[in-house]
Amino acid sequence: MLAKTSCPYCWEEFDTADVLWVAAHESLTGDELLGPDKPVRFLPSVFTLNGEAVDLKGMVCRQIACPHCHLIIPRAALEMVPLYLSILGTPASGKSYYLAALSWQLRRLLPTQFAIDFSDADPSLNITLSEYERNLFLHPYSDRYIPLADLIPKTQTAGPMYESVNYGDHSVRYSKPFLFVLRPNARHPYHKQAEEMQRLVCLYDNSGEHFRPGQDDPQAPVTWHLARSQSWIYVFDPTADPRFRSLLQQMYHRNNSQVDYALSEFPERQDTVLLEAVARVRRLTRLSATQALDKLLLVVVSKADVWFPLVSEDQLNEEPWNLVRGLAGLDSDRIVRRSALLESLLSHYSPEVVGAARSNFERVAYIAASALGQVPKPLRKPDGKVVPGVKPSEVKPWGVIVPFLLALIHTIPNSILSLRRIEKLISVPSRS
Ligand SMILES: Nc1nc2c(ncn2[C@@H]2O[C@H](COP(=O)(O)OP(=O)(O)OP(=O)(O)O)[C@@H](O)[C@H]2O)c(=O)[nH]1
Ligand SMILES: [Mg+2]
Ligand SMILES: [Zn+2]
Repeated sequence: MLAKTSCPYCWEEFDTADVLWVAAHESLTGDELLGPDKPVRFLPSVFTLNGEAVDLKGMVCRQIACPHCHLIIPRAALEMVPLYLSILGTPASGKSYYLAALSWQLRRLLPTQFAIDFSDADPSLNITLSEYERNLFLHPYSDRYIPLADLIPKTQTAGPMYESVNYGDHSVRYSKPFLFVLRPNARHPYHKQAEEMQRLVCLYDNSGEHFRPGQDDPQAPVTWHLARSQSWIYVFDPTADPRFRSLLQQMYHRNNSQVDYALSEFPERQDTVLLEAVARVRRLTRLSATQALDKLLLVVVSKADVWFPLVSEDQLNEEPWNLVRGLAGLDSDRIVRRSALLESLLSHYSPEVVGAARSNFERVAYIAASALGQVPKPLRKPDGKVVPGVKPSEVKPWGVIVPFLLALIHTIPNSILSLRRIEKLISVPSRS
């Protein structure tokens, strides 16, 4: 049990001894914050031998709730240090696609290749994300071309992805978190320290509108995880950048193909959301305007399937790790080299983004990622409009977990190892 933790809805810190329990007996309803039909939240005095609270009617309770917002949190929240990871970017920059590809890949690759178990902390909280994953990777008609906008819809700013709490004179809307348990497994070289290394990973799928200047609302503090997160994933979409767009049109034109249908429908300036996020955190944490944020900024350059031929020095679609006796070691040299290549590409065409990153963060890495793994195909809709689409069976993301691995290295020492260290650690004894 931790002594202190924080709530993945309202991000308030609390002593774990103060956690509330949710009454189990059906007659015990009426919560002051959540309404008359919700079960009572209470501070118990009677427990079972297993440490579960007993409510006033003698029923054993199973669920716990945050003492501040009263929303139900998983038990893992009391045992594992939370690891918040914020994903930000303009509307349609590719955040939800990225998140879906990320969690799908993490579930598959972390346990098998990196010896780190990764699973839902509470499947009922992760339903929306699981649906995204199902649509992209386990679609019932996976051999048909489907418009991308039908597979993962635009993220809404209100609705089932939020929870409302009524504090008497005002109500506040929180984003539902996606929660995962992360823990090194028996094959991990530092398995003995699994207890200290385990984390409750908290991710959020905000809509791009939430990050716009002027949209920060204390009644809906849906982006305030930004202040808690030690790493930010800032999704930058070159296909929404006017300068990259003309470059891409020229490149595709030279190859006698066309790309317009695959470019973002909403070209716009993208540095403003990063600057706005920085300003919000400065306000929330009272950090002066000149101090750099003590966070790792991971600039994910999204939709790389469309633009990666612009970088000819490196095969960006090859994952930067290798397996040594079944265990993945990161090719850090390659990650650093690629980051420098992308930084110089962006400095050339979108210098304000590189400027915003450099002037506010001490540590910045640039990573190319494609949630689809291939350029989508043009599909003609009944109304004549041409939209991008894919066969779900052909979706093969690349680059997506690299930012997450870097965030792990940044927060949990020894969790992800470089090739050099892996080779040393698990070298065959007879050879050494
Ligand atoms: N080529 C390509 N297009 C992508 C990729 N990911 C997303 N897109 C396109 O970008 C569109 C928007 O992606 P979303 O993930 O919904 O964008 P978002 O950032 O979540 O947008 P909001 O929810 O509005 O904030 C999709 O409908 C696709 O057309 C990718 O990896 N490659
Ligand atoms: Mg979205
Ligand atoms: Zn709370």
